[in-house]
Amino acid sequence: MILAIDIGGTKIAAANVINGECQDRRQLPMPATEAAFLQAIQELASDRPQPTGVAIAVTGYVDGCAVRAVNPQTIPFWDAYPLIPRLTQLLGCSVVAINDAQAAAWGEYCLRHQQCQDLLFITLSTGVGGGLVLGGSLREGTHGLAGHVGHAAVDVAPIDAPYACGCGRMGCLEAVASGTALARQAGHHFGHSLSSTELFDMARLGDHDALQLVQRAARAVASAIASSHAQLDLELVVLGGSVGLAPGMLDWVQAALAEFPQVYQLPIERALLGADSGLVGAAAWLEQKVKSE
Ligand code: ADP
Ligand code: BMX
Ligand code: ZN
Repeated sequence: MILAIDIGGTKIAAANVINGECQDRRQLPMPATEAAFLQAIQELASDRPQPTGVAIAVTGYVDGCAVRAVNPQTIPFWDAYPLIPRLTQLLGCSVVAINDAQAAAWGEYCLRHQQCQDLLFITLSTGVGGGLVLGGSLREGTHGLAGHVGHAAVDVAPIDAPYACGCGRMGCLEAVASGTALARQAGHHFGHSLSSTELFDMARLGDHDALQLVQRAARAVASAIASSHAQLDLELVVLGGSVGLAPGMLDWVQAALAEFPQVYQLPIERALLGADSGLVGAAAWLEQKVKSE
């Protein structure tokens, strides 16, 4: 049994993963301080059978023993945070970590490896993450940064432009299409605070302006998909994260991509593992790592 933990900008999930299935899945909000974070991990990991290993899927890129933020606004104490030594000490067990979207890409790939070798997973969540499987191999990159499609520039500006992404660039997909960006733009447009969930509810109920906002985000996602496809010649894109899984989003992204020239067309599917792609993927990645050692 592998204990898998998925640490995102909004929530931490943990589960015992056995043969690709999550058991005893628990979830807590991601706290803003290190002390509260370690307490949350302790709580999520307690009262479980002794795992053979701990696999962490984490927001940010994993460079050696530390996790680094591309967007330091995601979590206050996260940039160059020594995640692996801290959790090894806390859990008393060997710990490995990988970027959350890379883990999810691997989880979704493992379910499709007979049909597909080149896949891009995109999570639309607190931020926008990405993971690449090319030629059947998960690409982590030299610094753990591979696949960060949320920080690719797109030709759709946020409605409150000019707005710099938390990574410091102008024009990033994450600044238009993440849950954080949708809530920010909704607040700007409607003049009061609105969550991404509320915005989607309004869009589905037929509110014209809410629909325009989420469709604008979907166009930005399609633009990033077309650029990735032009560079990598992909077979499939898989969409996940709470915003990516929100009813309507996949259809809007598919419809936006259908407006592009033929050369940019490729299938986009919903994550088969839903909110568990990162957990199952991190566990599968650890199992593969152990086998190849
Ligand atoms: P994390 O980023 O921690 O992995 P999620 O994938 O749940 O977590 O993404 C969190 C973001 O998704 C938040 O911005 C939240 O407001 C938004 N969100 C959560 N549920 C929904 C929903 N049903 N519809 C639209 N947005 C949602
Ligand atoms: C950000 C970046 C990515 C991550 C993505 C989605 C940080 C801390 N995170 O672009 O590494 O994959 O968000 O992560 O720079 P989530 O927080 O939305 O789950
Ligand atoms: Zn950025």
